Amino acid sequence: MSKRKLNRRQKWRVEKIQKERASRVSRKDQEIDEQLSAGELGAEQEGQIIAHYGRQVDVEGTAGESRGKVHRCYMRANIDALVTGDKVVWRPGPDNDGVVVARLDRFNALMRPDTRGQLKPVAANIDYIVIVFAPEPYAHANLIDRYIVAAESTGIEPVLLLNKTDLLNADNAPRLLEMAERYQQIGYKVLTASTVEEDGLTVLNQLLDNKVSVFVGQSGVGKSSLVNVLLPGINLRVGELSEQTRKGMHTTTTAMLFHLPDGGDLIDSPGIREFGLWHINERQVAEGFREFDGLLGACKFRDCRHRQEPGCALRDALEAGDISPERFESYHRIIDSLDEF
Ligand SMILES: Nc1nc2c(ncn2[C@@H]2O[C@H](COP(=O)(O)OP(=O)(O)OP(=O)(O)O)[C@@H](O)[C@H]2O)c(=O)[nH]1
Ligand SMILES: [Mg+2]
Ligand SMILES: [Zn+2]
Repeated sequence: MSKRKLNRRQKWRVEKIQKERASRVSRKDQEIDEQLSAGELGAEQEGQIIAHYGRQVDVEGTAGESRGKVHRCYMRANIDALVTGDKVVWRPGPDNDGVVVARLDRFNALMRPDTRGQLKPVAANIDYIVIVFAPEPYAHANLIDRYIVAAESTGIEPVLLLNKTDLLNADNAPRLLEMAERYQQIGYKVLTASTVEEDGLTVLNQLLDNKVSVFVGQSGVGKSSLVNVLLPGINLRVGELSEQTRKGMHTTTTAMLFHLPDGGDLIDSPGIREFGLWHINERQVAEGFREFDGLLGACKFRDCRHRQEPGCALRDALEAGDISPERFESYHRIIDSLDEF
């Protein structure tokens, strides 16, 4: 009996919290409307989201008097998910605050499902998705492949960056260098760096120059550390790996955009545990594997799933050594995981 009661009580609490949240949102919208009608807000202008905190965003003016100045802005509930990198129309408020009134078109966005399976943008208007990996935390090739598939499906160029090269040793180097080479062979740019030894930074800077890049990857691979060495003075929070698991502790909690001194932007993003690709279909996954190009559609059976079917062009390429076993296995792991939801 007590169990049922508890459940009802819990349900009531959840509903109460949701109601309170909804009324807070509509109260905020009302306040915004009042400010608008009272003429308390300045003229509409363009800006860019440089950070995102729940119902508030930091907007940097991109033109006129507000250019380069940051305002903490509210957004109306009816504007769909704004994300770091978005260009917006906003109106400045009386004390360094403001209101976002519209989102301008994105030319692309990196999307991923959140823990509840809802599709959320990570960052928008990007040139490079820089997938950072390192000797520790342990680098999972399948996670890298998931990022690559997500990047390819949005037409954003993925670049791989092996960080913490100072930690390479006889045990981990063979595997990691082989991984790096594998991606290079398929045609991806692969860079190396060490923030401790300040190694590889010149080449990295050349890549980032005048481009908008987002650093992604597991927690603890050194994304924020990279921003700190590339942009002295930013001083982002950096977190040690857990003593027991040698995994990152999820130090960065929100994507933030920074300007490079000679042009271009850098977006630091929170590390992730896993990358679900439920929003992507089987065909798109296959298209996200660059080395399958020209082979898709060449199998004997039109609905070939590239497993045991005779006349499979992908399996032939695998046997000929044109597709690596690791990538082929990774492809099937992603396909199998699509059915899990
Ligand atoms: N040895 C070594 N350690 C590094 C290097 N770069 C970063 N680290 C360390 O790795 C740990 C994690 O660095 P962060 O920059 O916080 O990693 P992150 O990717 O931003 O992690 P999240 O914000 O949790 O996603 C810190 O203890 C850093 O000092 C490197 O090049 N070599
Ligand atoms: Mg970080
Ligand atoms: Zn096939």
